[in-house]
Amino acid sequence: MDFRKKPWLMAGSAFLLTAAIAGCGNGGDDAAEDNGDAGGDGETYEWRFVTEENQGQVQYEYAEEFAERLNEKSDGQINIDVYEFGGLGSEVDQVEQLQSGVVEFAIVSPGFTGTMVEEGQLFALQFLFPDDVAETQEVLETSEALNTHLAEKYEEHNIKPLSFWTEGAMQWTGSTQLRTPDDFQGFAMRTQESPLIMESYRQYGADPTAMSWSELYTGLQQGTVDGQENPIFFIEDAGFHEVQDHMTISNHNNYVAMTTVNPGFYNDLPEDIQAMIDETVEEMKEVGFELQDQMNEELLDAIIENEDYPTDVYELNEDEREQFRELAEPMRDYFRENGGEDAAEILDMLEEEIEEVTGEEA
Ligand code: 6CS
Repeated sequence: MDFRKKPWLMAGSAFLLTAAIAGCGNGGDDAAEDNGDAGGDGETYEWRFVTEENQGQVQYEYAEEFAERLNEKSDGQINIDVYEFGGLGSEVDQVEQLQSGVVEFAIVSPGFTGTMVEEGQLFALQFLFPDDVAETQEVLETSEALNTHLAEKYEEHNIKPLSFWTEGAMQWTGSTQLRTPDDFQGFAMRTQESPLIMESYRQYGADPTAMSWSELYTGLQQGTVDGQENPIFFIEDAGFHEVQDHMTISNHNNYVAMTTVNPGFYNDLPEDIQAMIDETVEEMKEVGFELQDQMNEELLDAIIENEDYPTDVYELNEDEREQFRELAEPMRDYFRENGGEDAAEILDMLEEEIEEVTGEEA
């Protein structure tokens, strides 16, 4: 990757480093003073943290910062190796590695666990979360439906979500312009594995295909698929705009990621080490938000200004969004009926929580 093109890796690292130093005054020093060392018995910890993204992309930068903070807090006793996407297999392989304890930490997109934790498919419901990304982040941080009830569903499958956070609003790219539901008729849409994501696009008239993002650039280039959805930073950094002629600012959903840990591993840790992890997860909420915010904003300009790979960027107006919203709305009942035994209860509660944050009907 070209670091000259990615200023937040310079400016951002200064921000992150300052914040890391400020943050470590609490957990790190006190824990060391109380116990003589982190963990209380001089033990050192070597852990693995796998992400679904590469260096310079939000998940990877998040995980690196997470690792650095824990290393500082523990006075060097906690060392975490962060893995880029691909080295340990597909997104689904990575989830299995977390479940079996081959890796201790993982960032998981719920879209890749849809056939296993059915209730987690609620993140596929378009036009559910607030349009405002900061409000979505507030919902993700405060929601009992997500942080208690949905988290329990993941724990039943040996995945402990420590945090739900946004990587930004999602947009569509296409080989043709996507402006109305008519434009989706017969459109070969790449999606993640979740049956609900695929059903949502069938509702628009599209023909969805599940695919790992490792195959997506070639898939778009060769026309195996016509388009895809992702936050802007990811579209630019993965180069999808190079092999697509159109991008639609649709803001039809938010990309939600989960910071997860293997529950058996976490539960066996000494309490002071668990507290350091929890504190770091808490700090990372703001850091993750800033990372995605800056990257999404700056890389939109990069796509617009790119003369080598010109992209027609079109922003849906409210009437156009309304047509998609109307088609997406019935998917909520579809989810209530097909999204697992607790789907209806979790979604009802989440809708109320969203209304509390936005002051509007969800
Ligand atoms: O589209 C995907 O599958 C990928 N998108 C993002 C923003 N992160 C990782 C994920 O696998």
